[in-house]
Amino acid sequence: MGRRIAEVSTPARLAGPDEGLGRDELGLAARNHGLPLEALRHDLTPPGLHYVLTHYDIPYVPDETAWRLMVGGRVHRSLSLSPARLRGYPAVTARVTLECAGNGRALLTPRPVSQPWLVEAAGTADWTGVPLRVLLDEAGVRSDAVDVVFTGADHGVERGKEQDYRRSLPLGVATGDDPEVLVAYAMNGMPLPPQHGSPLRLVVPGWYGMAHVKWLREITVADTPFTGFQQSVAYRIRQEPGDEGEPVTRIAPRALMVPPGFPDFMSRTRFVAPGTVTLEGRAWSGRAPVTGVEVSTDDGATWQPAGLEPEHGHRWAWRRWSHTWTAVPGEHVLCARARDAAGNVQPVEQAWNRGGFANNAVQRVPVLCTGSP
Ligand SMILES: Nc1nc2c(c(=O)[nH]1)N[C@H]1C(S)=C(S)[C@@H](COP(=O)(O)O)O[C@H]1N2
Ligand SMILES: [Mo]
Repeated sequence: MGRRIAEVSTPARLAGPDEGLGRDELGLAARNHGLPLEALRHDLTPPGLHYVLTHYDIPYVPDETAWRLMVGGRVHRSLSLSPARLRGYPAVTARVTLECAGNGRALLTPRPVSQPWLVEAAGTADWTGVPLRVLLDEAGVRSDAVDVVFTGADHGVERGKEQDYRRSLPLGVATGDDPEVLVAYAMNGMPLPPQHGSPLRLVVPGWYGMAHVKWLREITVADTPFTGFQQSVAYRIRQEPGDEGEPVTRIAPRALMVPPGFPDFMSRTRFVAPGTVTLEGRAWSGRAPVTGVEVSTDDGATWQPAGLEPEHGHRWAWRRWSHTWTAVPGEHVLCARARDAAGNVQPVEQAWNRGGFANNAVQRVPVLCTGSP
């Protein structure tokens, strides 16, 4: 409180040849954005600060009363459900931390060409809707069903092929109760905003973002495994282009830190004053509950256990952690890493894959401690 940095001097800096000049005719940078890391202080990510990722344009839905969610395929009774009708079912709300499977991609070498996230593709919201299994029960899934396919209303081209955004879940996941998959119509108690899938989206707690199909218009029960682009080509962990690869599914553990101190707008240096600094952040895993967070203030050479908030009853939401650090003048690299009950722990060195998916290398936060206490 009231502490000041005695002297701040950072070199003037000119943009490099590839900085700030990128052409963006598709508007990707305007549409997709990350979580400002200071927003990790909130249990629930404030409106507008939750990350957004959409492959194509955000659909325009001027009149949601005309929207129908079709449930069909290998079912006994096809359903056609309006958002109003869905709001008539008993509502379930789940607090869920969502993370893009490509989070951390921009830190990989060589860098896979796709949305260049550093670590900021995450956010936590309360999602309200109807359990998917309630709708599938009502439709009556036929005995030969194996997969459930979800189609969004958005549309674009990927690798030269025009397509809708479409993903599937194995029947057991779609009808399971751990996690309970939701067809959601509200985010934080409000109707879904356009960028988060208005009027309806899928929420698959614990799974990476690509599974949570937005602008959901069709649910198709299938008797063969779905092999569409977003399932069999994209979102697979592979080393070589021709590999079949492993599908991307549940979220690997990650801890993120609120960068302490304050930034220099031009040089991007972050300053902290000497003395006591509270390091804090959030940790989550979609694979098993988080069991511990450790902090390093020497770029991963040594680690100390951080305090972790007790379980709060929201199994699929991040938990707060904190740690007290005594900063001394000099340069420091701060890190945090999470582990979960299944024994998964964040690596310091990330194993590379072509898409840069499901990577959860520890975050590094360089700070410069300067001035006197
Ligand atoms: N229809 C549709 N759903 C989609 C996407 C999309 O492009 N189209 N992107 C997916 C991806 S890759 C992510 S990470 C999440 C992001 O959800 P959010 O924007 O609500 O944070 O939405 C998923 N659902
Ligand atoms: Mo994503």
